[in-house]
Amino acid sequence: MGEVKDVPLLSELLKDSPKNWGKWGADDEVGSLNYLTSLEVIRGVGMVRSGKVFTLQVPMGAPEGDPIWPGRRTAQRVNVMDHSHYQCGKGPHFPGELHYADDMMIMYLQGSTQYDALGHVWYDDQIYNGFEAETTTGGMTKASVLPIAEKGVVGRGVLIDMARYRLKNVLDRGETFDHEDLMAAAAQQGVEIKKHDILIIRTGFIGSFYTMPSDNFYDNFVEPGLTYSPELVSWFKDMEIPNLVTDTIANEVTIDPVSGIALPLHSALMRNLGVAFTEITILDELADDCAADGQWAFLYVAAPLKVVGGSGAPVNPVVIK
Ligand code: UVW
Repeated sequence: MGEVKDVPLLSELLKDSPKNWGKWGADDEVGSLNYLTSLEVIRGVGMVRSGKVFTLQVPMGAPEGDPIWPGRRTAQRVNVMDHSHYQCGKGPHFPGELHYADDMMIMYLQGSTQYDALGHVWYDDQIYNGFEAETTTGGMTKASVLPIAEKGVVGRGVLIDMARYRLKNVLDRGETFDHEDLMAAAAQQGVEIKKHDILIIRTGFIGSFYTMPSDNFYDNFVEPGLTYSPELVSWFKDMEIPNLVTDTIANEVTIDPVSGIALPLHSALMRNLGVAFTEITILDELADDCAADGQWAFLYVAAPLKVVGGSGAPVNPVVIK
């Protein structure tokens, strides 16, 4: 994404934007996930009614490719050992002749459904909680994904189906919405977005990847999503939202149509408020079920992989209704 003239710097756009730095101590690395206390876990568990389970990860390493931020490469799974090795006499011999299959994966840590580390993005040489950007060099030593993975994410999740609210299967490229739209959609769904809820937003965008040739998906790549405003940022702060989960690759509209800045919410929410970002989920089946049974709030459970120094890590979030 090239430099565009007359676009302000993030430091100008966000000069008065609120921060949660220091709120949970100078060493904190999990930010707004601190809102998810044991009481919030119990509140989440209290949402379970039928025992229906939904998994929100997209398939990883599909031969036809996975949805991914342009410029990254899709995950590659490589067979290292399988039946063919034994057929040609190259399989290892174990006492008792146990045979096995092995494989390995080469992937971007943001190359599937994932949690971003809070230090994944920055401006002005500081990441979340004021840690120096230098701490990202050669592997993150501060605000990596590891503390999020060690904590785990459990609470009351609420799904807002923006696509359904706008009577679409998929929001249009570049289509935006804000917190007022989220609340209007919630009211129509008959659910309330409550303080400390894990906020899950469906646009239909990731689902659309599986309905078209990938060249078409990436052509003129502009995602739909939340768009920056000071009021939206204040709403996230006041609602003490711990975690934003969407079925887009970047959790926000690609280019803010007002300022022209790319991905300003990554900085305003993740870097400054410590809101955890979960991206590239698939929400279509869950949304259809919620529309059918009218239950839009549920228990949400997730823990990314414990990648030491990772800027993010794959995850398969689980929703239980
Ligand atoms: C970028 O890093 C550009 O975005 P994401 O957080 O979606 O991986």
